Amino acid sequence: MSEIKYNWTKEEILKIYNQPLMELLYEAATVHRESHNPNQVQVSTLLSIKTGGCPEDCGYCPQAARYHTDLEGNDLMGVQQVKAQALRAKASGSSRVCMGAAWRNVKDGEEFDQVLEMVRTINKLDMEVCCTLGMITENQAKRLAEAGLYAYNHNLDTSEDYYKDVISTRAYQDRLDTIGNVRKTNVTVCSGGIIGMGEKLEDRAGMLVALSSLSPQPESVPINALVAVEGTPMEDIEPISIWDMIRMVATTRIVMPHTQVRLSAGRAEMSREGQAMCFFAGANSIFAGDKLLTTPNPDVNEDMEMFKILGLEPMKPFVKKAQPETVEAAESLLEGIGEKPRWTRPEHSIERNEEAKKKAKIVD
Ligand code: SAM
Ligand code: DTB
Ligand code: SF4
Repeated sequence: MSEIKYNWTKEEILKIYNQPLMELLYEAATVHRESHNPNQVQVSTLLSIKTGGCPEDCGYCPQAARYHTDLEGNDLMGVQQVKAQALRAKASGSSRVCMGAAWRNVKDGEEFDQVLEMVRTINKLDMEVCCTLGMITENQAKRLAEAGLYAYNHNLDTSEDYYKDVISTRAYQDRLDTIGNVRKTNVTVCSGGIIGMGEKLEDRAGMLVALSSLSPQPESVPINALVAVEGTPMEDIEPISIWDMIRMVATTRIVMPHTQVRLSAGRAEMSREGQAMCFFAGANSIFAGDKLLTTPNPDVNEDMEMFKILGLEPMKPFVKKAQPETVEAAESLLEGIGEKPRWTRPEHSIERNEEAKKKAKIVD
């Protein structure tokens, strides 16, 4: 059984990443089999419960209000609508629903109460519930845990160095603080990043250093390939090659042996053969459903056909960790404390993001 190592260096990770592909695949597949069933893949369905109009300037994101992306925004969805979508996801083989909101951070109040009710409702359908709502405080993490949340997604996105070229409206440390707040509860941590944003290999390794040094390491790590959306500052970035994705997945598997590695955004552009190599290299989770949050994803039926060809089966819920109990709103001892979080606003501004803002004729 591979020991978990928390002090990987960038150099060690780059050596793994850059070794001859057959060696890398063999090593990753070996590590994978020690802790996971190689024929089982966890399937999550994304649900954008609040789309667009986000005040942040994440350079990759079609949901940032400041870029001109032709995106139709929506207010927060209703609980019954979410329940109906979750039932559909369950019927199509998903074990987890991941609800995303285009928020900088969670604010206590009616909308958060509504999200807590969504969490309770989905947990009662015996599905794993994940949320990705931006930054959260310790009290908010506790309230989500009490409602029955299984996982919280908050990505580091890239290395600390490159981060400053991608986002200026919040700092790397804010992300680590949110992950730390989740860790104070029994909610599992889902944190990963994006490749193909113009970063160097050192940045990919740097992100893996940061993720693997978290103790415990995140229970799941999504690896996204940039979906370059027109109107964002990254619209013209050339797509990465499948070999980069395979190497990144394999390296993630080796440095975080117990983690579920999720093949995330970018799958719509990958061939079945490419995805099969990612599964061989240790990916054991995907996002299913024809939409990610706002961009296309492969059709569920096509994914199930791929699973059949590869002899893969969707993992049942709560295999890795028991189902959390749900405390009803009326019985909760916790309440919103309207805490004013001390999230930072870094001073740097990013030229590329500013230009996209000007192009969208947005002035603040
Ligand atoms: N607003 C919340 C936040 O930023 O934490 C939650 C939603 S946000 C869209 C979740 C993650 O989706 C981001 O951290 C990023 O890793 C990923 N993402 C967003 N746009 C993407 C894109 N165009 N390509 C690949 N991944 C993307
Ligand atoms: C993650 O790492 N990837 C998902 C999920 N966590 C929330 C989101 C991908 C979004 C891709 C762009 C979009 O569809 O808007
Ligand atoms: Fe907003 Fe999240 Fe998109 Fe950043 S990634 S702009 S915080 S929705």
